[in-house]
Amino acid sequence: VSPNIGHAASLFPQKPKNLDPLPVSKVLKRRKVIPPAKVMPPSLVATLRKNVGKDLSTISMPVSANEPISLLQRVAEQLEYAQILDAAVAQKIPAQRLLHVAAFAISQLSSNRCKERAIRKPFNPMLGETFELVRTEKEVPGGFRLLVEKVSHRPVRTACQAESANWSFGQSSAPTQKFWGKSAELITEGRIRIVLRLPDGTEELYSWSVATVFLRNVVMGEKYVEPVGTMTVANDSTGAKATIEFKAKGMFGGRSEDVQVESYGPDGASTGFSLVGTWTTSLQLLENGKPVREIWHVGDLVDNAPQTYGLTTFAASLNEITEIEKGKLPATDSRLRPDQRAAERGDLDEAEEWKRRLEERQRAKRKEVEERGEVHKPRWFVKVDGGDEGEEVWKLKTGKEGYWEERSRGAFTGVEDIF
Ligand code: PIF
Repeated sequence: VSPNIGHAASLFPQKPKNLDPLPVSKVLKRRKVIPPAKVMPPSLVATLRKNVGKDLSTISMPVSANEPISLLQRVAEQLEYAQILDAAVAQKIPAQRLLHVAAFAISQLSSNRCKERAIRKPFNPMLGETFELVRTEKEVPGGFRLLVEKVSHRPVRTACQAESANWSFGQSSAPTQKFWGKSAELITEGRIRIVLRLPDGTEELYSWSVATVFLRNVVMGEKYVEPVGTMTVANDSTGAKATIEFKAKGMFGGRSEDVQVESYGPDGASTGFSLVGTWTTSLQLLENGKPVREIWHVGDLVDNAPQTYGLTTFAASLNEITEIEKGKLPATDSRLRPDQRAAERGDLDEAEEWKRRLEERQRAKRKEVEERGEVHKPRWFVKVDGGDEGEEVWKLKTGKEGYWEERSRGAFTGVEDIF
């Protein structure tokens, strides 16, 4: 069996030597709330009109355009349903493992289900900004740890690696937008790669490209986002595949939520197993068209979601400094970013002033680096050869200078002062 060309094993995250700081024996109580938004975001059309022909990512937007979450935390939100990966590892039937991975891929889009999420954007992280997340075994079987770093400013690119005893997750992603009159296309460049570590000691590699989502009604009417087209989850170890189709509604049908997933073995023949459901609520596993069981169900939104940016309770917990992070974070962690903090409290003027200052410092630093003829070197990730397709892939550094290694020694080195 030939694995997919271009999805070489070397592009997948490596198995870590240990999972420090896991296991965490404490029972954590995370917050599930966030202060309500104080102002409405500026109109996107007005912003577009004012900046005709410009690349929006190069203009500074007011803080009121942001939700109090950074793009790094948005990347971390993709792991809200990491337990599906743990469930995947426990499946004996290969097609069922594949469909669990497909369900995980779909669950990643569900944070977009609340329409309020479509009217703001995340904070654009500073270059070198990081975000760590440690989920304990009380929260997810076995727990997991995750690190994201902004590795490039123009174009914006983040590198992420997460791992548990059962699996690893890697993605180097770059978001871009295209405007098409009434809608905008939000494209996420950067394949997701998963390694499952099976009970028999073997590893299975899976990868897919994140579906494109459309923001509808940019000009007028209720804004919402919906994934479109298809997404193919590949088992790169065997050549098996799951095809995920986001069903379009008719001309006046409103948001489409239905998903249909088919699975094919290494020989390309249908396995008889499939998934049906929606990307907003739940997914059922079917065998020969008959329901077997539910394998994903969506979690909660913050109470009063329309007033609180449409956030999930998972997202609302991400800015909190819990016992796990207290005294452990590097100075670059998003939780310590002053403008985002002020915005979360509702102190918009203070947030605006901080944002302006941070951006100016960042410009000054960039100029210095350029004048020295250097380029920014990310602290925790290294670029690997992207293979035939020339993909830009970053992997977490390992060894003494690795993030988790330095974190457990209690001393981060080479961390820049960016806030
Ligand atoms: C600033 O970011 P903003 C600008 O990049 C500015 O150019 C830069 O100055 P410099 C500042 O340092 C930045 O802080 C603009 C841009 C940022 C993102 C990426 O926060 C995430 O002021 C976008 O914002 C994800 O925003 C969108 O890019 C997913 O934050 C929904 O690109 C945009 C706006 C995109 C709006 C899309 C709306 C939905 C279609 O001088 O250093 O360059």
